[in-house]
Amino acid sequence: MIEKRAFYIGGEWVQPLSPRDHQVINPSTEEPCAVISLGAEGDADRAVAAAKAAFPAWMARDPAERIALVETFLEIYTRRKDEMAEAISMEMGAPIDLASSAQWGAGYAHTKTFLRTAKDFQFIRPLGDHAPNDRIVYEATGVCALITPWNWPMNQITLKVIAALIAGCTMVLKPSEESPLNALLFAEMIDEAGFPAGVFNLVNGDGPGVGAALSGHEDVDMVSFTGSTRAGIAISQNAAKTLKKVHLELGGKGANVIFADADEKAVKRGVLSMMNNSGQSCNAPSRMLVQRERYEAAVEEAAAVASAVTVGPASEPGRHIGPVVNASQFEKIQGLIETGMKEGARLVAGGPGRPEGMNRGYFVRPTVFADATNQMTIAREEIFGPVLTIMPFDTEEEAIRIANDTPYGLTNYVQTGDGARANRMALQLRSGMVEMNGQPRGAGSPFGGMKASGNGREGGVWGLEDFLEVKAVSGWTEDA
Ligand code: TXE
Repeated sequence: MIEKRAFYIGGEWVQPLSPRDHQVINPSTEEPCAVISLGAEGDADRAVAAAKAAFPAWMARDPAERIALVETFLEIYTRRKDEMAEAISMEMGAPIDLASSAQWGAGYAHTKTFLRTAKDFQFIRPLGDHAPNDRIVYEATGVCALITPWNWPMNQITLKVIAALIAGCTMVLKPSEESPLNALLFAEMIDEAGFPAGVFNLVNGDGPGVGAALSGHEDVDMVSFTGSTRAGIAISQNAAKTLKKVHLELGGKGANVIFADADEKAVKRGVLSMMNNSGQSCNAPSRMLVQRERYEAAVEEAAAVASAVTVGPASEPGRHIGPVVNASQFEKIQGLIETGMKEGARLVAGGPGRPEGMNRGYFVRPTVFADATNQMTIAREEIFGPVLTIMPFDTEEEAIRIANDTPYGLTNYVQTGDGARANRMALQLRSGMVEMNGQPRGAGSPFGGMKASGNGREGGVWGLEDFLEVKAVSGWTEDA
């Protein structure tokens, strides 16, 4: 059993002020795989004090020096890939091949993209020719609390930490208590890269403890959070007491609008994308809207594709899906599958209970509901499991109305062979991102949502700017 009770504060591994053990459960086996300690307010105070002390020197450094340290970090992150993939796989259940490709790879790609963005970023720039002595200074926001979830842990940690480091912020990371091992490994890599003491700090803990202490702390200037809409609201309320800048990346209930003229792989692509990472992605295309002419064939195909998705332990290589993260998510998903059946949606693949022959582990059957209405619970709530909901539509206007009729606004998807229609849809769908015809968004494209999906954008230049304040200066002396 791994024992990692220490926190990383002020450039050192320190013991919690009042130890409180927490077992990390391997979701494939339901057995404990590690023990960490959950911190308390005093630990958060220590970490914030270290970050506050390190801030003036770090923000004043030449950005090129900050960039050079991130480059060193990336070399270490690349060398220690296997350790990272194993930690992710063991604690949150991503099959090892997914953990070492997309899960580890997201962290690699974001770091690489931020480095490229930073090299071109003008931290001091002119306002314009009409005001030759005005300068706009992009200055680090300050001490940041970074609170992350467990579903794509390295994706979320690098989107926040690397951007904050390059911007010149100092920080306290509180990773999810469900997946602390990869974050502890990340802290080891930061330490090995040689960042100055106090620039990056890590305190483990739960939401009501360390999470609340950080988001309400008077010496924290900004909170960047990814997680549930429920916690996002609690954090915003807490942060409002000291008027912090708050960045929120919350849940989603994306529509995948498939027109009759969509390419022949559109349905299969949509189902597999929903099942990826066992459905635990905020941008999952969880509502499939299919135009009437193609509806019955699409339902049949979706059921066949989902039924062919295999489920298995995270430690085994292969392209199967793993378990969901923990018992409470498992129960939540099971409850929503039961609700879907009770509310009258047609179950065409999967269903309640574990897959046949599996008695342990939080494994969920890849499930598809057809003939749903957009008012049903399974079409409104983020299920966060391998469960797809399909419903028909007739016209473009109806598709837009259904897609937009949700509290969320993160990602929508469109599949059509008609380019003009695709573009019209992209402009009318109320979401931070629209992906069309299976084309993934490019590196450095901003990630984030509208409505109950949050605010702000992560990744690329927008993600860097999120950690910067804009300072207007007049009377600047040229060549001084
Ligand atoms: O999330 P929580 P949970 C959604 C998804 C999932 C649901 C619940 O629908 O089924 O949320 O998952 C910290 N103050 N997403 O319970 O509780 C917590 O310690 C400060 C979508 O795991 O939001 C952890 O670090 N912090 C999502 C982080 O918030 C608080 C990813 C996430 O935990 C806090 C995960 C508080 N009051 C879940 N309460 C996405 N957007 O990708 C909790 N935390």
